[in-house]
Amino acid sequence: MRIITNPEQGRHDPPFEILDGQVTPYFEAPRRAAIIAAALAEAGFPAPETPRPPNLDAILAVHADHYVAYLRHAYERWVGAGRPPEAVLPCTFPLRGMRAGTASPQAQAASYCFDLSAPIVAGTYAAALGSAAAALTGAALLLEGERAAYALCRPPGHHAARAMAGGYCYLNNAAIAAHHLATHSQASGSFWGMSPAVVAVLDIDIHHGNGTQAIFYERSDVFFVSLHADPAREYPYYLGFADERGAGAGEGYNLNLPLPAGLDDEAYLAALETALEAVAAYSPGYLVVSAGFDTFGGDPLGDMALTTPCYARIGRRIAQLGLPTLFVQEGGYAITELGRNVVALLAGFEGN
Ligand code: SP5
Ligand code: ZN
Repeated sequence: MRIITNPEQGRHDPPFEILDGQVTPYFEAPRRAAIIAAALAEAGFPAPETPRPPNLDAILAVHADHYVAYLRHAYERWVGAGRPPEAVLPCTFPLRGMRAGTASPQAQAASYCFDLSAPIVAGTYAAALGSAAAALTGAALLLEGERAAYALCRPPGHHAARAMAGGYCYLNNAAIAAHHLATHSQASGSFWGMSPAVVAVLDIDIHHGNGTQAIFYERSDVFFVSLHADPAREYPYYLGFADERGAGAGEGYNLNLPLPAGLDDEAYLAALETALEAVAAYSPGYLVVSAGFDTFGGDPLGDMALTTPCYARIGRRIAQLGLPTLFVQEGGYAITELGRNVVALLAGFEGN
């Protein structure tokens, strides 16, 4: 298992977010990465590697140029226009008949962000770039023949779409890695008339990976399957329902498994079985796991009841697919147990 960390991650440290109407200290904080790295070291995983330089072309294959340019310049434009230096955060949204796409820093912030949990600070762009570079380095290692890699990505990515931030996410690290694998792999073939996916993305964060789904929704080379809290009750509320099966060429290549609150280990593993049987049926050449740990019982943002040993069982079951696998860090906010849960998943995968 190769481990890649994002050395720029600490530069992204927003002061607060607004959650359910309350100003809250930012849950997705730099100490998350430090805690995970310390737990991996203590468990004897190999020393973390720094990512290769960010491949902008690979990022722009997934995200719109104008969106990446926005992320890059948003903070300086905001401060330059005399806005408060704490963070870029929109407060007025272009809904129903209003003119989206006007040019002020406030209007831009609202057009590119779907919630109040993705503030942009001075170091956000550098951190997001480093995070994507970590995932891309993991993808490159798999293409070079490595069995598995873990990209300790911060900020996370799965809520970010082609031109949209939200839910602590700016660049969709897992999608960037999956697209890179899909376009650089030699894998091909066909079965039962339906073409196999080149890459499967398995999303086990408690929140639906709306950004990843949107990016691959009309594609058959990347199969997206997600286990998550039913959006009828939980964030992101507007996507992640079971009837979203893909469209056009991608019809049948998207699978959502919305789950009830309070889910325990056994019920979760039963749902995972459904997801992994689907992955196997699409016979991909690579697996990207959007690895969130907010399904943990003690998570402040989640409402499921998984225990630490369950992550080892999830890892073991994923390993049974026998695929080159890239784990990409997503959510997980139970700060004292986060490191242990990551170690459990990766050690389970490695058969320990
Ligand atoms: C990457 C990631 O995990 N992003 C999550 C962003 C979630 N933001 C909104 C969460 C709303 C939580 N509602 C409170 C539930 C308390 N049990
Ligand atoms: Zn999450």
